[in-house]
Amino acid sequence: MVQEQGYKEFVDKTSESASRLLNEVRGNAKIHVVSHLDADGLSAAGIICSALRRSGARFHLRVLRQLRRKRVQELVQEWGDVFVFVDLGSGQIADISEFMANSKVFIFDHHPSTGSGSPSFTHVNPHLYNIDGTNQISAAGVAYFAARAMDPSNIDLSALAIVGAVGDQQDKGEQRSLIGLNAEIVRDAKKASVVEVSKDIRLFGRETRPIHITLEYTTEPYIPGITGNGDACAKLLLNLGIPLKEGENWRTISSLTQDEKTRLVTELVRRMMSKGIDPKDAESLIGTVYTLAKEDKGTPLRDAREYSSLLNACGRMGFPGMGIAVCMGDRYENLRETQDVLSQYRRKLAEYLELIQKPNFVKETEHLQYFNGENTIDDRMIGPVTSIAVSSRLLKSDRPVVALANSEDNLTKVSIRATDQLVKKGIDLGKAIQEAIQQIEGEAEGGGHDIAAGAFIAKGSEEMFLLRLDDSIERQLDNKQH
Ligand SMILES: [Mn+2]
Repeated sequence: MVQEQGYKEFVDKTSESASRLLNEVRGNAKIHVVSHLDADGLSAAGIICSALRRSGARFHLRVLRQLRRKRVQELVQEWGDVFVFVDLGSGQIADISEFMANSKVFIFDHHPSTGSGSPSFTHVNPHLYNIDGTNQISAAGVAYFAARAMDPSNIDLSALAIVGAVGDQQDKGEQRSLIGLNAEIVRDAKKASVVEVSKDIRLFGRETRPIHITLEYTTEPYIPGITGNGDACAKLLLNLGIPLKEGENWRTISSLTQDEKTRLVTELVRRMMSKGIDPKDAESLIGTVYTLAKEDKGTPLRDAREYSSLLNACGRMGFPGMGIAVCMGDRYENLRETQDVLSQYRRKLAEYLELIQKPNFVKETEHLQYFNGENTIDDRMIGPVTSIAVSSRLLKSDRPVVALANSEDNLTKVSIRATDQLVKKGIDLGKAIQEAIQQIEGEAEGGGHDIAAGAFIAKGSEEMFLLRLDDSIERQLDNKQH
């Protein structure tokens, strides 16, 4: 009941934001969209930019790794006075209030916020209505509700909202389904016939790649002995009596018969469990598949997870504009190029995952394990590397993983990940990271969710940061016990 009340208030707020935004469009304001570089950020930007273009707006887009204090200041100096922040902004509400008091500010975000900000802002965030923004709606979803309120014909953009939600790993319901407000978006998507929902093997490339290649490149989940090992993949399929080709053509996972699928999944689950992977994670091979029905078969845009990986790769490899172009309907030049970017991204990811498994690369404190990729690991990829390392048990799962890497402006990027079990024990990484950065010298900004958080800290403060973070985690574990 309480939740439904929250839903109504939230949806009302998205309608209010839509009419305010349309007012700016009618006033012919130049609107500056600022987004985060991951799949959810790019999907959210794609949704807002599509809705703006359809309404005849003048707009401009900027994609950032993080909205740091300095960037907020620069944005006000460099660009006009109407800003739309997507997938960022809520965590930086204090900075935005300080520097943008005279600007028109729209925020469509789902990260925990420290407040609603200046009353003149249009701040749309599920957390402000007691709706869980970690699992129930992504920034793309928030942007979608606003877009739908701008014009009901924007209902087709629900497909992109699903791409954003799976990109942020919000598929936490039964058999990897979307829940909460995301489930309402799925209903819209079905109604508009832009998405079909089914249960199937979830492996990446299910629509596009030869089966053995799909297996070789699988990192989510990571399959011991299979991921990164082409020969073993071909041999496995041979042993299971699954032909790689049909006539001249390579077969894809989506073309397997039910019987072949069962044999393949049984064997993969067996291998994963024999390496100590949680049965629940192993079974995640099968799950809810969201197919974008209007996209051509055999393209990565057919599968919502594959689409989100494509966007994520574009953002993290330095080509966010390419990803946005695809979100906004480009199916020619940009789509082809994004596929090259994705292969490069996946090769790099595989390299990094090898690297962190080298002996002594990962070190430990009392409550943490950590590694510093310095200049060897691209700081934009440290988040995904850490997420995969944790979810596929490449590292120990008894304590959070802290990953560091050199970033721009003489800063170190920090990414921390925990598991559901650690969160249940009382760990809240977002809070811990905020405590830690308050206690170190020099520039430091960060925050995030209980299970995943990040920060930028001044170079040279890494050791102190790790000490403080370790203290915070210790306090969280103690508090829970007493
Ligand atoms: Mn997000």
